Amino acid sequence: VVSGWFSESRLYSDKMGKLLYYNNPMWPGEAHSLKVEKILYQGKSDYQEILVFESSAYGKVLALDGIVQLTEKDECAYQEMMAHLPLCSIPSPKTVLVVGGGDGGVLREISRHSSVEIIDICEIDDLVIDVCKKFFPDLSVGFDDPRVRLHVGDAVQFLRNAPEGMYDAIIVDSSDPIGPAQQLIEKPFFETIAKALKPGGVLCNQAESLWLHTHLIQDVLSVCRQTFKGSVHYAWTSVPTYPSGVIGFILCSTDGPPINFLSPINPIEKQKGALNFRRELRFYNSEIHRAAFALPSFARRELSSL
Ligand code: AAT
Repeated sequence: VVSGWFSESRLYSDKMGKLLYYNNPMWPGEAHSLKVEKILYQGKSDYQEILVFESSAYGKVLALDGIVQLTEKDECAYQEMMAHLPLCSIPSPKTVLVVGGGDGGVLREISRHSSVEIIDICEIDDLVIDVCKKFFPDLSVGFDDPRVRLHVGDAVQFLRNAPEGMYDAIIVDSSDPIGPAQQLIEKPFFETIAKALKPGGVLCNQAESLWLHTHLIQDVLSVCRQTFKGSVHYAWTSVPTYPSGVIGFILCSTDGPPINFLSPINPIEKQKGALNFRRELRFYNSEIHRAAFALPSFARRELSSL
């Protein structure tokens, strides 16, 4: 944070001690900035640097290793889509696993679904959880649900040991693939996910930006098409504080009863109490669910021909 602005780039000092920026390699040549009102927390865990600040435009912000993970103003556009795209696509989800997501926001959204009986979460960094409990109670409220079982550890290891056919849905709310989330986009990880899912079970995976990461998305999509024998689709949403202002999800289903992600079979509007459970839905509805799968022409060409 320099001269009152946080920027999604990093600072380093050269040999003379002069401060310089380098761009994050995931978005070279650009760096979104937010004006800082007050720094609320700065710390280092075993895995990453954690920063919480009050911004003047987006409320409180959580950044890990200098990358925005969420802001109070637009987190709904990410967490609601990430949870409800998969859970509204299957008839009656009962067992759900969240990978990452230590802020609790995705848990909060899953708990709207009254059919769900078990919500496992595997987050690598317990300091993220503690910091979010202190500064983001509207998200960490997700941990208060009695159906939640917290596992602190590396999700790669957790999924290797997960019982076969355990979950109806797995939601990978992971950071960008630099640092602890590196292995979460590799084939062996997806193979353990496919195994841990029931037949007809679904995966929703954080899948970066159409504008910035076409090649990365192509690679992950092709791994998913090899690994998941049901359907594989790309959906996206608008999150102003993520790089390029959009972020996508890869949705996959295993062999079994066919899943049509494009049209929610388990619409949120028909579930008793779901729209207002703990707080009102701000972003997701069935119409935006269907719209999320519509791709711009360039993306349709680049992502579908694999
Ligand atoms: N809902 C907030 C958005 C996130 S959080 C990503 C979480 O994944 C972090 O809390 C991080 O500690 C956790 N994580 C990273 N690697 C692992 C791992 N190997 N096992 C378990 N948890 C992990 C994502 C924001 C996306 C930003 C887009 N630019």
